[in-house]
Amino acid sequence: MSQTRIRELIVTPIAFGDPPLLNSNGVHEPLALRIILQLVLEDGTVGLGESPGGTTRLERLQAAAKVVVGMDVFDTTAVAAAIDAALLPTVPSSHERGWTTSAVEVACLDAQGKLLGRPVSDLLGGRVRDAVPFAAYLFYKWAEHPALDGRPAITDDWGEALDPAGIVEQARLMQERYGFRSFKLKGGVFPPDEEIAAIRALAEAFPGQPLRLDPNVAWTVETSKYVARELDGVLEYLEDPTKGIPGMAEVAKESPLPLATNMCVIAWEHLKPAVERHAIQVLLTDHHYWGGLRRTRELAAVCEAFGLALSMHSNSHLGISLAAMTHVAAAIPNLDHSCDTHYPWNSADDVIVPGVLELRDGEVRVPTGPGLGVELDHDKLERLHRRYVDSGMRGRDDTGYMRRIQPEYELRLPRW
Ligand code: GKR
Ligand code: MG
Repeated sequence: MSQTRIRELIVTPIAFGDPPLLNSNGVHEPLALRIILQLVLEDGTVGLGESPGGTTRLERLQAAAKVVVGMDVFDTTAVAAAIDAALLPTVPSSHERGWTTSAVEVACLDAQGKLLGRPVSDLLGGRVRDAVPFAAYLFYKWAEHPALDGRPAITDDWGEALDPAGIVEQARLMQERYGFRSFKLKGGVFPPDEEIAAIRALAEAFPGQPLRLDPNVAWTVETSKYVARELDGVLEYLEDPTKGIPGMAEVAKESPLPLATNMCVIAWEHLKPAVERHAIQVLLTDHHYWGGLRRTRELAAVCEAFGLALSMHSNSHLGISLAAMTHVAAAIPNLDHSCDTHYPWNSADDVIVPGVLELRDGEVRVPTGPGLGVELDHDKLERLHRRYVDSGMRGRDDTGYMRRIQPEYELRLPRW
């Protein structure tokens, strides 16, 4: 048994390129942060994990690395409990601790799969689909990161998208490059009527293809009701139009559209009040904060019990996360909507060896190799780690970056 014991957890912060994507908080910075985990077993097997970045998450993962040494990689319950106990004195929120345990659980499952020669989806009960559908994640965006403090402008091959025509063009590119068959627009950037016009333009350009809009709580309850009425019959769901379970419940009373969230139901204790108040009809799950892949599958069963539909949330991420999302989505029978992914925006800087994960026809085929089925590119990891060190960036700050470019920018939520 000793070969299944954890010898070391290597925690590597990295920085990778990100285009100037706009949202209700400002704009994405030229770099995004993630943390890559390598869980090394006594026999040399390595399990991979990926977590959102930033100093806080890094320090917590480093604390986790100290307590998991010597534990059995198959004992994920004990591994999570040990990490939880280590973090408890300084991190009172179980949701917050969940980010750390989740990332380590994925690395444990990858290692388990490698030991057994079975894909992670098998460890989650087996896949119910061979390919997982993803939606094109559309963003209003600038043509480039403007030149700043001596750094030249950074361009990309997506171009500008600041009006309905720009959004439709971006959607066409997404479809051409990846074959997406459903679309999500990140809203909360322009006055609601402009975003309604963009959605209508998408509906005209892509008839019959599911559409969703997510302004990340940029609207009041009244504005949310207005948008829901205007887009009745056009959207499959409206995501986080307004803040909190009480606000969403107010909107839901009159909304002809289902409401979805990845903001007001993000922990187990939020489920009861959300269900009691009929605040949401669709839950966007995310294994990075729901406690890992097994807990995500359990969450899917809870959603089924309460008649909530299921979709999946994404943040800027790389291939280890995409592999984990794909395995768990493959093992969830009641996945009702295509999953979100930022991958097209960031995949050029991935840390995994290309070839296994491919977005084609709007889907990712579930890797069938052992574990997550993806392999780390160590040179790339080293380069992206260097970039992290050299950048001095230690957290995400969409608002601060926006203010450096447009000093008059004010963060207001709700804004409309
Ligand atoms: O990348 O700007 C972004 C998104 O707004 C992201 O931060 C959100 O977490 O994609 C997310 C969402 O659906 O709310
Ligand atoms: Mg969202």
